[in-house]
Amino acid sequence: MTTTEARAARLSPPSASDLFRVDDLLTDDDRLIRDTVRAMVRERVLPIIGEHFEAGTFPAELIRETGRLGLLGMHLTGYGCAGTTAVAYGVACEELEAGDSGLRSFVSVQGSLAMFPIHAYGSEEQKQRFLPEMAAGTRIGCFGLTEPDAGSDPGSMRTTATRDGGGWVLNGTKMWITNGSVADVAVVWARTDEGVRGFLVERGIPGFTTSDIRHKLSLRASVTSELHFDSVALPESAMLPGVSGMRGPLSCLNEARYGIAWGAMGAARACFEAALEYSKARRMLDGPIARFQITQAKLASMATSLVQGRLIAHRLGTLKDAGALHPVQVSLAKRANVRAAVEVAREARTILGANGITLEYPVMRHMNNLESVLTYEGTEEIHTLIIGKAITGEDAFS
Ligand code: TGC
Ligand code: FAD
Repeated sequence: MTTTEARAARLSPPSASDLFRVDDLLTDDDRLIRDTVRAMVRERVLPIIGEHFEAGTFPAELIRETGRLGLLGMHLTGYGCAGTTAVAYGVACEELEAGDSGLRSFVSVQGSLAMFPIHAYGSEEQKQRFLPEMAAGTRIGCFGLTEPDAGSDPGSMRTTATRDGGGWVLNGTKMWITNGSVADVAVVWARTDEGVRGFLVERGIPGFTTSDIRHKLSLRASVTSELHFDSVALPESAMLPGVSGMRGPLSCLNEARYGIAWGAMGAARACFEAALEYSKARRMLDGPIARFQITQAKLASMATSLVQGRLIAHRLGTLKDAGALHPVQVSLAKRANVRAAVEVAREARTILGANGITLEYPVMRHMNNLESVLTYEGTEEIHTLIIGKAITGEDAFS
């Protein structure tokens, strides 16, 4: 045995949910953010999230808390934003989604889908007006792209903005909008004579109404709404001046999909840890069910998925921090990690037996949430086609 091998043999075993010591790739700052968000989730989220999921409500008291911790728009710079690395933002998403996908969704939508377009494409006045309060959590945003008949193909949207004197008139409906009815400002994408443009539509403006989507079996601890625009008169200053065309909304999706690639691993980890703990405690035939080979095979597969997914997420983050991220890499990571998380959650559920179907344990809550995560921000099929196009050069969307 060489000296190096002997030293390796004496090393303490890696933790079950990080068998490849992926956390060793994190910087001290990343670890501080990880530990801070993890503690917040343990103390403030886990004790209440099951009740909120059951009631179909979002824990609004966490909004200011996420703002206080600097998690809203945290990877943006200036205007009250924390200006962290992309990896640090990913680490926060992982910890938030270990609590609940609804909480990570809130933070994704606020930072990546509402603040990002204002930061990237807004006028200086729009940035000053909205971003500091959004970073603090005192103003909430939402992102209106999807419509009843335009989901996977947002380019076929029907919402229009037509020029009227010095301003615009907005008409149409947006559907499945996270934070829709609680938002102070909606970033709304609409067809115009100049191509698709983004508009900042503030709550209370005449003609703008919202209605919540009820009876969801997934993402229950999250507000999902329809937005209705009936001849809403907007000033010229409501339009985002810095972008036109589908590149505008689609570039925002890169940001949110990035966070999901990390977040899904948080949900997967929570399911794995719940299943592992349960397998050691649950006794059958005079011993823990952890001693059965089939249980161990399930746990080994889950632990492997966590390693693979977290390595993908970390590499994605280092590419983003290096300014070298391509959208196809985001698609690959979102698709791979959400699919892996869905499978981990489902496998974990089986280890918990009948207890697995209750809210006493987090697994089925995560499992149901992940069905939304698989669909939003580009369905699994759409990401398959994005990857397919990148590697073959053939467009198979239609
Ligand atoms: P097409 O409509 O032809 O647009 C082409 C223009 O857009 C550019 N583009 C991108 N730019 C930046 N990043 C990307 N990922 C981009 N993808 C496309 C493209 O270069 C072109 O620009 P230009 O300047 O040449 O005009 O689109 P396409 O044929 O390229 O793409 C089709 C498709 C299907 C991939 C796209 O429509 C798509 O991604 N569909 C999925 C829709 C989706 O993901 N919706 C998500 C809505 S938001 C949401 O779900 C929030 S959930 C939040 C939560 O709660 O966490
Ligand atoms: P469809 O596009 O109708 O797809 C149905 C099925 O057909 C899917 O399996 C899909 O993959 C498949 N399909 C569609 N087109 C193709 C194709 N070309 N080739 C092969 N298969 C295809 N949107 C927002 O704008 N803002 C939000 O904040 C937001 N939040 C959401 C929150 C939740 C909880 C959910 C569930 C959705 C949210 N969405 C939001 C909407 C989400 O982005 C869309 O649901 C998603 O893009 C899919 O659109 P769709 O539901 O209309 O499905």
